Formats: sequence, C-alpha cells, structure tokens
Amino acid sequence: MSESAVVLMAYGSPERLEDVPAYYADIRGGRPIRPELLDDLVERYRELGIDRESPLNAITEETRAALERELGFPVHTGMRHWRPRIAEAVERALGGGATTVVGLVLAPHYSSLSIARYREQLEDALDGRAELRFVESWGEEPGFVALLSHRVTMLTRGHEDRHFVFTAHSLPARIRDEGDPYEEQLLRTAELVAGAAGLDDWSFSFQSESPTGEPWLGPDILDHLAALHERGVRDVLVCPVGFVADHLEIRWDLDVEAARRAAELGMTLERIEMPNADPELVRTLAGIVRRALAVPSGA
Ligand code: FEC
Repeated sequence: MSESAVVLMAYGSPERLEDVPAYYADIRGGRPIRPELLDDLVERYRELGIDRESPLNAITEETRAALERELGFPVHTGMRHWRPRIAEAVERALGGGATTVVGLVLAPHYSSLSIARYREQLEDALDGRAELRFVESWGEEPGFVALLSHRVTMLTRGHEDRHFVFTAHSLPARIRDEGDPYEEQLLRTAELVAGAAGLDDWSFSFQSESPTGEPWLGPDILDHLAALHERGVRDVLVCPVGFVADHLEIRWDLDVEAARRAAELGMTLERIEMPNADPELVRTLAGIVRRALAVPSGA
C-alpha cells in the first residue's frame, strides 16, 4: 500500500546569534564572505531579537503541525539553509514508511535560483527511494489570493486613496535573460490580489537585494519609495507576495529599513499582516498536497 508524507520546505533561520556565521556560510555556499557583511547580518538578527525567539522557525513549525492535522498524514519540515535540513526531513519521511513524498516549498513562485535549489536538495536526499511529487509554484492558488486580498482590504478600508506596493525578494537580474518565470509569476499574483481587492492604484517592487556585486531585479523598494514620492504619493501600504511568513526580510527590510526611508521622505508606510500559519493558508496548502497526490503516477 502507498504511504504518503509531505516534506514542507522553508528557507530556515538561525536559532541563536552564534549560529549566524554558519548560517550565512550555508547561504553563500562556500563563496567568500566580507567580514563587514557578516557583522551587519549579526546586528540585524540581534535587533530582530532571535536569541529570544526565531520567528521564521517557530512559524514554520506551527504551519507544519497544522498541515499535518489537516491532512491526517506526516508532514516533516526541511530547511534549505538551517536545521532540520531537507535531508533530515527525507530520512524521517522514509523512516515512517513513506513511499510517496510531496515536496512543497513555503514560497509561492518558481525560480531557478530558489525553488529549483530546494528541489535539488530534496531529490539528492531522496535518491529515488520514494516517488516524488514536487510542487513547483502555487502563487495563483485561489485560497492564497483570497487570503492576501482580505488582508489588503483590511488595510485599505477607509484609506482608499493610499498607494499599494506589492513586493517580493529580488534575485540577480541575469535570470531575466535565462527565461526564468519568477517575475511573471510574481506580477500575476499581484494582479490577482489587486483585482480581488479592487485596487486601482498599485505598483510592484523588489526588496532584500544582497550586495553580491552583480545587478539585481528592480526597482528596489527603497528607490521605489523615492519615485513614488516624486509622483506625489504620501501614504504607502505594502503587501509582500513572495513570502508567507514573518522573518528578517519582513521585520527588518520592510518594518525597519523601508519604514525609515518612508519617514525620511515624509511618507507613511504600513504593511499587511503576513499569512504565517493562518488556517486559510493551511487549508490552501492541504489542497495543493491532495491535488499533487491525485495526479496519476508518471503523469
Ligand atoms: O528570517 C530569517 O532568518 C531568514 C530570512 C530569509 C528569507 C529569505 C528568502 C529568500 N532569499 C532569496 C534569495 C537570496 C539570494 C541571496 C540571499 C541572501 C540572504 C541572506 C540572508 C537571507 N537571504 Fe534570502 N532569505 C532570507 C535571509 N537570499 C540572511 C544573506 C545576507 C544578505 O544578503 O542579507 C544571495 C546569496 C548570495 O550571497 O549569493 C539570491 C529568495 C527568497 C524567497 C524564497 C524563499 O523563501 O526561499 C528568492 C525568508
């Protein structure tokens, strides 16, 4: 009889400040790290308060447990850059007797530099020992769009004159020349959410670019805020669509850095509450998993 399990994958986050160098080394994959960038990253995690609480890991565990209850079969967490690693999740799934594994990433949009890397780790670890049903993207899922548009509506009510900015993590701009679907998928989610929430005045920008020395997709939100200011926009509402949880890129890059830039420009900036482990997101993820399992083997 076929037994199913889910390997639920997330970026991963250090648990303690002393984990940050090893975590950053994992993200860099062996490429050198400038000491001042490491110091800066440690400082951001200190400000985030990770020695008290690591938001991303706690939210991922809450989502995992809720998804397991909803599905009624095992869901194992695998982190791309921290523990438990994707390979550990695979061993747990196989140890529990799984013959079919659904690979699902807690990031809705496909890119060769993000989702494909999760897939590689998962496939390497599985090594053909179970059938893999991998979910490549889910940014157009009606439940996800409805959840975001509901959050957007909660912010716009009574403030219909405000400008909405949808955001997602930037990536090196070379993916454009490689025909990567990342940007197109992100814009599609933004269009669907804006349509469902009845927004007329909205735009899209990237965030969280890394100083890797090559051009990244833009406009970056910090520049975008200045451009919006030039256009006369004074009040900005932000809806991240490329992430589902509270973490460093939300709580630092948006809540601190972007909010600071907006204040310098004399603008206000608010953002939606992230979906985190919202039951609506969990039901949406469960639907995705059930459909992945319903596809006949080899289809
Ligand atoms: O809260 C946390 O502790 C973790 C927050 C976190 C999330 C996240 C998501 C994405 N990233 C993506 C791409 C890149 C690329 C590089 C890169 C670098 C970092 C660094 C930190 C970091 N990322 Fe991240 N990312 C998070 C955290 N990310 C920390 C290293 C320091 C820095 O640059 O600020 C560049 C790697 C390199 O140096 O070559 C590329 C993408 C996502 C969204 C999809 C996903 O969640 O997987 C894409 C959350």
